[in-house]
Amino acid sequence: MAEMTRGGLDMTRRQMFEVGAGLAVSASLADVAVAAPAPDTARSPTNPRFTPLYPHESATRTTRDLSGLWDFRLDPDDQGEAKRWFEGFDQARRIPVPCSWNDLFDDAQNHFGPAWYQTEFHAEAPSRDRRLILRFGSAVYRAKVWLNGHLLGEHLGGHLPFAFDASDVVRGDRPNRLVVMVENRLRIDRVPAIPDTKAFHLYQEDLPETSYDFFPYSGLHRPVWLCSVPAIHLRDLTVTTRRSGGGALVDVHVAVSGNWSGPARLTLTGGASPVEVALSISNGAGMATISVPSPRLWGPSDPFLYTLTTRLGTAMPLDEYTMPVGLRTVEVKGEALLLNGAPVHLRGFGKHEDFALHGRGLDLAALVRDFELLKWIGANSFRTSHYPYSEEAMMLADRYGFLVIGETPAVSMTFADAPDVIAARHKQLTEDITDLVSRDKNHACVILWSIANEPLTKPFHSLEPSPGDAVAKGKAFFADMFAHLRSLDSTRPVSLVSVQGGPVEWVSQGDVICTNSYNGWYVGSGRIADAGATLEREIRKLHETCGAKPIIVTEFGADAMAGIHAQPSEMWSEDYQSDLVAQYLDVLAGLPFVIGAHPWAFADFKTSQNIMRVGSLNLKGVFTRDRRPKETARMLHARWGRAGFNSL
Ligand code: GCB
Repeated sequence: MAEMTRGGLDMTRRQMFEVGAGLAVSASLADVAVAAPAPDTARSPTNPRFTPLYPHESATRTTRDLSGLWDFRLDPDDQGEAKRWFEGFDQARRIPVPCSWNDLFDDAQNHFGPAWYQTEFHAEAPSRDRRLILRFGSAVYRAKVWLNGHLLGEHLGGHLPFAFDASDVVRGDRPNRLVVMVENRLRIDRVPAIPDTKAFHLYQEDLPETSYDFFPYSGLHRPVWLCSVPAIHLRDLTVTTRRSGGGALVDVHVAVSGNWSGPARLTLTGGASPVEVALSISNGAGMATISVPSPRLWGPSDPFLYTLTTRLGTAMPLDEYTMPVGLRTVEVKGEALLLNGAPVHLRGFGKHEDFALHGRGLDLAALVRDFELLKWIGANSFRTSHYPYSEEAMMLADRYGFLVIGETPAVSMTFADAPDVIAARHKQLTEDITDLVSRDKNHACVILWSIANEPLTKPFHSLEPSPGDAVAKGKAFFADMFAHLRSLDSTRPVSLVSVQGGPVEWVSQGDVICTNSYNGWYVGSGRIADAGATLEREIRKLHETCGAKPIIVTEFGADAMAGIHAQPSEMWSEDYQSDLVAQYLDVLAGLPFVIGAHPWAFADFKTSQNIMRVGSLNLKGVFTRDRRPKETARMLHARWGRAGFNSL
């Protein structure tokens, strides 16, 4: 492994995580207050599991998007609940929903405590045969929701939807007041967590202090919907596809509210003629298989989507739900990843949901432009680094035919912390995995799950050595997470994204081995000539230790300041970034067990302030933050334009 020199010590990037670096640290750093708060017990008894189905409208369902300008008030002294702001609050300013609050108001940039949102809406008068559901696409990180002063429930964890049944509280005669408290305290027991600066001295300070390399944007990041569904309604659908000879079989599991029993129908359209199958629901559950004799299979070169309609009841449906379905299989066989039985190679990027002013708030224009640029550059894949992306992104990825690695929010999780802290993260990540799989299980685009990105034995940038039992603790933790995910979805491979290949006890639990590698940047800085040889040595070693499994190099690259050029190429120039990425691709293309390469990152993105990030930006994007191509983007466009389906 290449060496890097820091403060007179030679060390690899991995060793930077694992050993004390011996650099001077100011005494005051040890005193930086870390939130070591009372346990994060946000789940209230009123919070049922969310309704996973995306709120598509149908003949029996309506969905009202409550997006718009809402009232907003920061609550730095955490007085809102005591002062009963949930009944309505004054001194508000206006904020767009969805959006992050951080880049809109100067005093909100580094506000990670509670903030309050409120809006009003009119609704139909409640009736016994319909339910009104309030559904939130995502709130980062904890949300508490009141309607007309009544607590509907709470939710912990960002990036995933949650919903509350508001039927008993909604009124039809007057406007309804919806109040939401959102707080994003940066805590050691959350997912993702911050480093424990009481136990560890950090030789790099960040503002805000995070353990990960992106800005912890906060707020109501995705739309809020008011959904009206029949009292007896489709609660969930699980669609999996198999191949049988030249045909395809579509297995559909149906879950219905209220333990309902009765007849139902499935209709698949889009093929030569519609296929209809009857099934019976018993105590809220039913299952049927649709047979498609000459299927048009989904894949990057032909992302064809059929339409599946499910109807409850006979002639006049009690409930009806329509969703797009791609017919495809994915499996790991030996060292190959097979899509529809044929080996596939992933060309693409790690990305972020990040754009000027919106922060991490859903930005449909940025989403469409990103996917157009992915197509232009010749990518067929991306990873939802480092958290689940919006449902709209997943639906669009199905349509564009991208092969998506779906990642949880577990980035930079460390195993040097107290047992109760690790237990809290265990609980949260278990719930996140449950909700992520139930949200995204029906997307053809998701071909691999990533349980975590770069878990560490101890905080990055810390001086003290790792505790001796950290690797064993992480091994047990991830064994639980792999087992949990595999119990929820047996149709997709599962992985964990390691940093520079380690610890092998963690990453080797995956069906696909994913690793991030920064030779020529953090390791062997500027030594571009050595980067390829070092990479080849490391990846071959990883292959030997993890056994005959496919490998994806999920991150590599260099920061490049747009407009800076150098001959010969030097760090921070566009030329250096392009040369380094090309060198990685040349080496990886020669390794038959490497089935994917994702340069980091698609576009520049916002980070905390620190000495590594000019303008609080990570500049490893091959596009700038406003999506202008750097030299690397042109190089990849030319290279990937020539690449076949089965090459890097
Ligand atoms: C990594 C992380 C990613 C960072 C990147 C970098 O390994 O996974 O979140 O942004 O390195 O640029 O340092």
